[in-house]
Amino acid sequence: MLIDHAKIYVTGGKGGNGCQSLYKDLYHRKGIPDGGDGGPGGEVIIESDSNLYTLLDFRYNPHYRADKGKHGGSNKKFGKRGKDRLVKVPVGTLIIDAENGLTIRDLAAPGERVVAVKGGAGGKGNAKLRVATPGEEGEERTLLFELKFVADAGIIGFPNAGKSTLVSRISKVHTKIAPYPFTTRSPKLGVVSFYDETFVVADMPGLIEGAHAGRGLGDRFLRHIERTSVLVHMVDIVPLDGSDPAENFFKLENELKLYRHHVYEKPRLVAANKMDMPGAEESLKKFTSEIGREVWPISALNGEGLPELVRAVYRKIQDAKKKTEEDNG
Ligand SMILES: Nc1nc2c(ncn2[C@@H]2O[C@H](COP(=O)(O)OP(=O)(O)OP(=O)(O)O)[C@@H](O)[C@H]2O)c(=O)[nH]1
Ligand SMILES: [Mg+2]
Repeated sequence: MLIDHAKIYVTGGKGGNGCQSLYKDLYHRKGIPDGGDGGPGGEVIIESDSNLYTLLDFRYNPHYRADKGKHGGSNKKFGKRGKDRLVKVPVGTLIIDAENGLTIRDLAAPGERVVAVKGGAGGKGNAKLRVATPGEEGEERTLLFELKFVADAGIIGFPNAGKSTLVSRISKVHTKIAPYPFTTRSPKLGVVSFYDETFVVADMPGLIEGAHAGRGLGDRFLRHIERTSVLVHMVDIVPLDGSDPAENFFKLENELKLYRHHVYEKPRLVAANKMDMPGAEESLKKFTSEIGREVWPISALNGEGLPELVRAVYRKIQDAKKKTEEDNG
């Protein structure tokens, strides 16, 4: 199973300086020390959020720093505490100390929080000590975030394409198969054996035009494919409604693009299903030339082409794994 990684650097806010101040008036000409303490720096807090699905953003923004505490003022005025910095991560993210490799916390449920670093203490004002002291630096830490993918491969396609039939054929999972759209309401995972290896496929609910904007089962389902490493785009090569397979293919690809660019960029295979149906061969030829990429012809029903597809999916997953490892250094 693939794992998403990110390395991030967190720094607590610096404490505010203590104030050096003397109050003088007619009666106190030497002055009375009245400098207040500086405020402590803010903390960096990590929180799990059920609206997030990848660690991708952390690749581009790896530095997080909490605000400084305010300096103390004269008349024993305390500096304000620095504001905390909240870093949101997907539910299921492991927070690891990069220095010793120990897990600090597994943010398994939504809304869980962990303080990653504390802010520096505020300095003392000269109302307390003879000489005011500066604020301390905030804590610094390097963290690793780890997030397991929900599946290695996600099977996507229009409703009724035969996704559930495929998944129940190549794995031991049996999800409901029916000749009407939206039979599958949520992703179902199945384990596929390939020689001595296994990988996990996710049977996804059918996708329709406008899904990126919430139509059908919409973006609720699209989110799940963010956490799969490769996609199998499955088309019905002889759709009952007489629609054009190539047109359907481009419509769905466009939904992925409209949804999020990194989903669209995911490596994928194209499978043409229902090759056992009359007219499938001609339709496949037309489809392949129109989309201009390699197509795996299969029949999820009678098993034709499935060993070849499974092998190709396995290879794609291996390639994706290598690439993630390279990306993570
Ligand atoms: N002839 C033929 N029918 C198939 C094949 N694969 C699936 N079907 C039929 O197509 C219909 C839909 O199959 P499902 O596997 O439920 O399709 P799905 O893509 O999971 O559908 P949703 O979950 O609604 O998106 C069922 O009646 C299947 O029996 C195939 O290879 N050949
Ligand atoms: Mg289904």
